Amino acid sequence: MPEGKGQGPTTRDRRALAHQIPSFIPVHLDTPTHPKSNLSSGEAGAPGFLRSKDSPDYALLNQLLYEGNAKEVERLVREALADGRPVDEVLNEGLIAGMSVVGEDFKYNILYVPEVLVAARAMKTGLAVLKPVLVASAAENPPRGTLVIGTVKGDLHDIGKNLVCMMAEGAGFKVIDLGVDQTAEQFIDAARLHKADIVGMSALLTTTMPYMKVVIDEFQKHPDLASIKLAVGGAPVNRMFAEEIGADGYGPDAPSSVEMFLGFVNAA
Ligand code: B12
Repeated sequence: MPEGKGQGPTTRDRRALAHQIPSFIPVHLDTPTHPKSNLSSGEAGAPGFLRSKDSPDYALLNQLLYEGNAKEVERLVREALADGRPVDEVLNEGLIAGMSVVGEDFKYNILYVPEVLVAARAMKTGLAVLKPVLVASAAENPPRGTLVIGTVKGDLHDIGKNLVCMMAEGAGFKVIDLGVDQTAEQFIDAARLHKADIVGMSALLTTTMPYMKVVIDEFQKHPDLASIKLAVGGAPVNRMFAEEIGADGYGPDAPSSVEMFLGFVNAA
């Protein structure tokens, strides 16, 4: 990538700005900017770059996530929560927005797997800070139902699925997270063992999406599993695909997925 194209601020730029603008908080002066970053946060005057103390610097958080700086991501997420920022704001503007830039740059070969892996680790570190807040209300209520969830066979992506787990737990569901690379048999065994009300499947690859239909077809062969609602999600999945493969529901993001789950158990 040509030098300077679409890059964030250099450390030097930030130092210069810190001297010029008194309200600028230089929390990141020692953070090297990722050489490839396509984030626009560095444009002087762009929203998000120059922030007052009342407003977290989400552009910086995006940048740090992009760079895979887990330690700083963790610190800024903690700071934002300590400053009283709403957890969904920190999640969406701070973490998910950063990861979506990683996704775009991955798509166009600006980033490669090792860098995405490091960014994913930073994302997970940030999510771990949010988790206690996201699941806080769970202990106060009786379980609303049991969700068995996993990423389907051949697929190792789990960030989105983990987020759905956290929010479902926060909404009062007992969540059994099977992890990644799960076969139809594993979903079925876990559904029986844990008496699932809902089984959720996640897929992030167009090559693993079709396996969701395999799982659904397998469930449909067993009358004792007929009452279980089968939900699907993941970036390449959409409502039309969900309907085509016979899923009971599709969730584009964690909050709407949890609403869907609540709809399932309330209707039962
Ligand atoms: C991080 C990442 C990785 C990390 C995964 C780390 C991890 N632990 O998850 C690593 C580096 C390991 C990786 C590997 C690969 N990846 Co990848 N990866 C991504 C990336 C950048 C972000 C995914 C992510 O975490 N998004 C953030 C979360 C919050 O969003 P989400 O997953 O969509 O989840 C939300 C919703 O979808 C929904 N949801 C999710 N699951 C579920 C489940 C249910 C039941 C419900 C209701 C809702 C729901 O709610 C979630 C929360 O809001 C995406 C880009 C993208 N745009 O998605 C590429 C992407 C998915 N990867 C891609 C590719 C190609 C690969 C590799 C094949 C690369 C390679 N050459 O090896 C491998 C495949 C490995 C494998 N076998 O799985 C492609 C897929 C293209 C395609 N057409 O299939 C993408 C789209 C990048 C791209 N644009 O090219 N990847």
